[in-house]
Amino acid sequence: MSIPVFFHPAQLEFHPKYEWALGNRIKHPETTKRAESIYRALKKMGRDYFDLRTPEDKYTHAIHSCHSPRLSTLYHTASQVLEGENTFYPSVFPQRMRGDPDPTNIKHAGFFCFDSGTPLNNKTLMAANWSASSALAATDLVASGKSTLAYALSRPPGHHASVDSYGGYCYFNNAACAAKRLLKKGARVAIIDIDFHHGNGTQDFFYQSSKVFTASLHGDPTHHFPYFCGYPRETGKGAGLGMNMNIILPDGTILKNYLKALKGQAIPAIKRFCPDYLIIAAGLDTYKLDPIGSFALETADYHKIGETLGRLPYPTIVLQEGGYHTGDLGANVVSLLTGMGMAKKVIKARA
Ligand code: OKP
Ligand code: ZN
Repeated sequence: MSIPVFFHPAQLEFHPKYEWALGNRIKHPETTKRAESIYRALKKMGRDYFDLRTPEDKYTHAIHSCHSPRLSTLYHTASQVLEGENTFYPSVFPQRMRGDPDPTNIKHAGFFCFDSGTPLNNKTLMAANWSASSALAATDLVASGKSTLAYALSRPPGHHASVDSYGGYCYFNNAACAAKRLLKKGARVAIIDIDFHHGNGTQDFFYQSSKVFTASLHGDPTHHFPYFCGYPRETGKGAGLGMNMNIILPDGTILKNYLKALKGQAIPAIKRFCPDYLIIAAGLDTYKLDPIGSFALETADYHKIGETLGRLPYPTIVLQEGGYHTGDLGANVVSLLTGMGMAKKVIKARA
């Protein structure tokens, strides 16, 4: 046995060039090197560990209908009107004068976009489609019962995108698409987001749902993206009250304290919820050398986190989110996934 991995090479055709960070134009951190680093590291481990596959071309409808239809229309517009290397950054974000957006007009992108780091070009839609397709292929495989664990190298990431909005390098919410696919089968789903940033999009999607429990461990939004949410007081609403958990950890967090929050808060809540499936939104920007995140986890720590989550008795889908130290990202993903795979006995215990 080995861990099934889903990835499509077209995910590499999208090249965001820069982002605006507090007024400065910086090189975009969400590069294709990230995916290449992961893919290379998984491949190097060999067939006993990872079974590299490509998703089928059949998920577009499911992905687009997971969101409001005008979101995919907007990305389609971008693929039609933007030529070559041209990239669109909205210049108007009509927060309090929300009129009637026309998603066939690229100038209206600011209605849907919530930050200055998430550009559109003519390859965005294709790459985001394949990223979410990888997530859905992993989900289908786990739902079929053929594997208790699968991983999607979902790049671009997804956890900041919501039903009708995009941002934080995310266009479609891969975890939400995966969860909705399982909900259709009548399942209860838990999503744990271990990216350094709060998974605001995923939280939004299921904020009022009693069928999806969401938990996110992240850096303090007072000082870190996405700034406006991710606080412990956000616990869900209506039927979803008590079904969302936000855990803030301080800058410099090391494994001991990370595991304390995981084992002391997030995991007990997941167990109480009793899900049929677990989705892990796996960002590795919690790494000590990450250029964006401010935690201090080390490569070997991910193995422990993987074991801890892998010991939970639920069929599990792991989706890639952030992680921007391209040099060590592949090794960190291998560390996490082998920890999980060994705990689930999908791969042999020996790294
Ligand atoms: C996406 B994911 C850094 C600016 C940060 C947005 C961060 C998006 C993170 N200079 N801009 O990894 O959660
Ligand atoms: Zn992140």
